[in-house]
Amino acid sequence: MATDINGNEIKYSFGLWTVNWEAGDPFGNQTRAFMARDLDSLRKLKDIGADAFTFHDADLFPDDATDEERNAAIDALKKVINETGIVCEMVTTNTFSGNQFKDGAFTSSNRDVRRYGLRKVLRQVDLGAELGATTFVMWGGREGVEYDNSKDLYDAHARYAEGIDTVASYIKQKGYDMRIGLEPKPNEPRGDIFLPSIGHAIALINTLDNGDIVGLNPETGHEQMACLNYTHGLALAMYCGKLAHIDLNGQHGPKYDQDMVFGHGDMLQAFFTVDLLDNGSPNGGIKPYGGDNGIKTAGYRHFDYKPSRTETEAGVWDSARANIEMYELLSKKAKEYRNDPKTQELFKRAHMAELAEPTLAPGESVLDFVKNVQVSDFDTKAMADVDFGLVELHQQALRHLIG
Ligand code: GCO
Ligand code: MN
Ligand code: MN
Repeated sequence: MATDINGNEIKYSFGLWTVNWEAGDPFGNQTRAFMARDLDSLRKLKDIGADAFTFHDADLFPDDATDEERNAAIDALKKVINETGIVCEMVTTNTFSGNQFKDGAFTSSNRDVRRYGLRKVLRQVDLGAELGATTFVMWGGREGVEYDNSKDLYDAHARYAEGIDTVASYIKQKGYDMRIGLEPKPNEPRGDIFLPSIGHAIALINTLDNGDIVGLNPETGHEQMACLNYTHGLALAMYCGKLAHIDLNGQHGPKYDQDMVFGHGDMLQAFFTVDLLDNGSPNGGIKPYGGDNGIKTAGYRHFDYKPSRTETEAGVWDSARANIEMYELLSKKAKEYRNDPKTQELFKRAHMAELAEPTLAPGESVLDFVKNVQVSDFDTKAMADVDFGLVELHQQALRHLIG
């Protein structure tokens, strides 16, 4: 059982759509069609060590389900929740599979599609609240274009912001204990998706009236598809008080969304991701994930991966277990790395603590600074000779990771 630096037990969560994925791709048929909408998967997730799960409306019932069919599916889900004690920590809406969403949901130029999309999302917000979910994720997979002249790009962003703000305002008006997590992705299925990165999403959130309950749900592979550093993105989101939830998985650089097991892609970056989530930043500015970093979060280590299409049902559970095992291995090694006195020495050599000190002195105004301190006062030769020992510090991390 892994714990974070404060001794809090680390809890795992999986999307129901991950293990139940039927494993069809654009080039081949579904190799595991028998797994669709199987609620027994929740019992198995609990058995392999998951504490919680997440789901889209369409993971439970089809979009065209009658009220009776929908209610029966919800009752069946509640039965498994009651029997197993598995927690529903997050819900989300499928606004990407139905053909009505071919040109977007919140950003469709067709107003009926937008109103349908909004209504579908709000119905899922209600269901999530009923089941006790404290996070509502919005991944706008179809919110984008293939061609830059397809939409009025100003209005597309305005309608996206309106849609998110409306959902946030509804959550507040209903008094739900729930935060929104926007999930950025650069492309796939659209040629270009709006809000392609963590930074883009934070910028839009800052324009909202109800942005205080809107944060991020960054996914490892999505940032890496855009050649971005996932760990840095998490740090920025935590710094801005905006990390609501996470989607962990594995990716080998800028390709299609590979959705591999966490740590089966860029393992080195996964190590530093776990180090940040479990141990926070070395000077304590960023608290371990689940602690107080601004927006409220339940802190689940949530996996959004796909068991490879090559796998039979046995392989589905091998891969689900592998996510938890990879996290636990990396967590253990990150803790050893942090606790090693040699690491602390190397942090000193790297001037780590000095970065926590404000650059201006207490009470020093920028005008005083300019008046009293001249560029010529500095010994640039001495500064150029400062030793940081960063290669040795990195080698120290690798000794713990693979030593
Ligand atoms: C993807 C996304 C999705 C979302 C999910 C939750 O690339 O397909 O990662 O899996 O996370 O729809 O909103
Ligand atoms: Mn994804
Ligand atoms: Mn995801």
